[in-house]
Amino acid sequence: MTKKDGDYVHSRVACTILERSKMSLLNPALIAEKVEERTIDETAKPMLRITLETGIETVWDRFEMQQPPCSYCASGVSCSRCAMGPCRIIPDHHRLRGVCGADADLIVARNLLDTLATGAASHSDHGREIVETMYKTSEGTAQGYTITDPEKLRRIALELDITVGTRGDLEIARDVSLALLEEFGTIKNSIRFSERAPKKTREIWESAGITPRSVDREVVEAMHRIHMGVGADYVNVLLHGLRTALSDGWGGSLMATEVSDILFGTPEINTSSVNLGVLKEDHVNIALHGHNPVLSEMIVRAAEDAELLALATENGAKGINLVGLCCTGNELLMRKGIPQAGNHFNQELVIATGALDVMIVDYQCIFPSLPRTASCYHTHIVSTSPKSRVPGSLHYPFHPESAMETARAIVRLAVENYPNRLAENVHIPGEPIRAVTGFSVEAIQTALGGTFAPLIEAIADGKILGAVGVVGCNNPKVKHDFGHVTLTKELIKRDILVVETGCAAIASGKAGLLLPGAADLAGHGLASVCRALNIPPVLHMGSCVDCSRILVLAAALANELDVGIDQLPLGGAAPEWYSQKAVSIGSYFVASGVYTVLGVMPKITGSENVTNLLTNGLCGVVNASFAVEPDPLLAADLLESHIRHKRQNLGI
Ligand code: BF8
Repeated sequence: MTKKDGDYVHSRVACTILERSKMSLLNPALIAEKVEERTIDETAKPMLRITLETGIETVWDRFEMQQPPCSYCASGVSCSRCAMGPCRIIPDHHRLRGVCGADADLIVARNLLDTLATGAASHSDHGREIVETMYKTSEGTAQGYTITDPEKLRRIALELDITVGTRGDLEIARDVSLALLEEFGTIKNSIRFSERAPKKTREIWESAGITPRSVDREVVEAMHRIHMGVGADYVNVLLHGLRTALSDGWGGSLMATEVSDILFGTPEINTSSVNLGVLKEDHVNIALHGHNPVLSEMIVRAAEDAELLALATENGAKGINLVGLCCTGNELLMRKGIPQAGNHFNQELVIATGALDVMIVDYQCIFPSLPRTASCYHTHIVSTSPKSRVPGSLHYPFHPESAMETARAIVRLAVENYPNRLAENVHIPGEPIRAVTGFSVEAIQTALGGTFAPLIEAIADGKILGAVGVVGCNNPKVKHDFGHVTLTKELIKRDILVVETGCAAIASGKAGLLLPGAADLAGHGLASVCRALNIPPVLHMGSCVDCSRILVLAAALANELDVGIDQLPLGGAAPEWYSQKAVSIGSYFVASGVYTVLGVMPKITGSENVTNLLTNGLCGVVNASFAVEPDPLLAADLLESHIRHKRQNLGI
């Protein structure tokens, strides 16, 4: 490790070549079989083949190396929470309780709350950084940021009882920032944005005792409750999980979404392109990977810098090509139409194109092994967050106060790295697919002619049966993108409108489902609505924090009808989820009244009581529950039958 410019820069780590995979080079048939087993993404396939042929390690290899998993961990009954353990529940060996006396129900519930709180904290900490950036912008100490949507700023100011009048943007932004920062630790005992939920939904929260009080408070209390000797009742522990998730969905995530819109613009419908084919052989390629637009938006501006563009030309490139990955990619795709290279499982494969000069990461969903992959090529991984140091990466600490300067330095690094590319390593697979994105709630309302009435009418007259939010990640337990794409196609075929975020939305983009032409795959009723409005049957609503947009849309529809969200013909699905954040999202969907089907079993099967509570018992608390169904066609059956049941109850 060397010290440079006041910060530590790690030296490059070794490229990881797997002997096992090298051996498979001898067997092209086995490689072809593995590729087909692993992904349905056509541009991922050639890259995957290269990694298998050369032995470059990927997430799928590591997953295979981890098999078989520990069955106690997989069913949630192992506990390493304190130093009296670790413990496991093994009924056949009369190990029915851990050293502290916790039984399987409690151990499973505590582990789940731990997972959920981690996810809620991650979204909310991201949200806080954006609000802090707006505060610094208002104080004039953030470099390069501005208020891009003053109309939304004023709308939110009024919602927070902040005087608007003739005051300037920055003055209002300062008060809005301070009011929102207070939401993280407020003593007011309720999160302001949660008041957007319909009255009937809030009454359900009140009677269940799960009204979210503040973001930090719920997460801290979750940590307290799972300490040995605090929460001993699994139901009570899990109910706090719902409250913590609500503080994310209606608090931290919603603040991230709303303030990102104020700073960078509320997304409007736009067209861009998706898949690994968005890389350009004759351009400097920079991938933006991670989550927070505070970083990526500045890189976009730096990449337009005339001096850096001239340097790129001097170095033999025709320009600077920015591409997105994962959720920061979704933020840029939604607002700026920046092409999206792929989702979670494309992050290693984009390096294997040999054409990536720099990958910039901030935090969340970034494989710690990326510098190892990059070391097999000329690619630099640049880490930027003090919270997320990655050994083997170059670290350029990113702070709002010096944002432009740092962004320019990183873009310069990429431009200077372009001549180091080895032509024989460059394989850019296929052509990008066009995708229509930018469906913020505001953009949907505008597309509908300024009111949600046409959507409600289409649902009431049965052209659209209902809507499902398909969200979440990739997980090696599911063939890459297969769960998302199969479920989404099946839902639209059944006249169910699909709204998507995160890696699910990117999967649909790669499969061509984010185009108005995809209406050809939809049922007759949904297709007619899409054609009339010239929109796709699958609406890309943004990044994972933008699952909060789905809540706001659901609330708007419920408020129009004066019902609770639980009464609407809606569903949620996370066919390939992996992350703690997805646990929080699924839980705030359910807590808000949205039946949610998971494609991957959570680590709860060691407790029949917890499994029953989550898949059934919660109906008696929040009028919604989880289901687990790995087969996407059967998941579509569950969602359709739920939607039909809700329609019947509404008398439509
Ligand atoms: O927040 S969908 S793999 S990238 S966790 Fe991660 Fe999952 Fe993708 Fe975005 Ni969300």
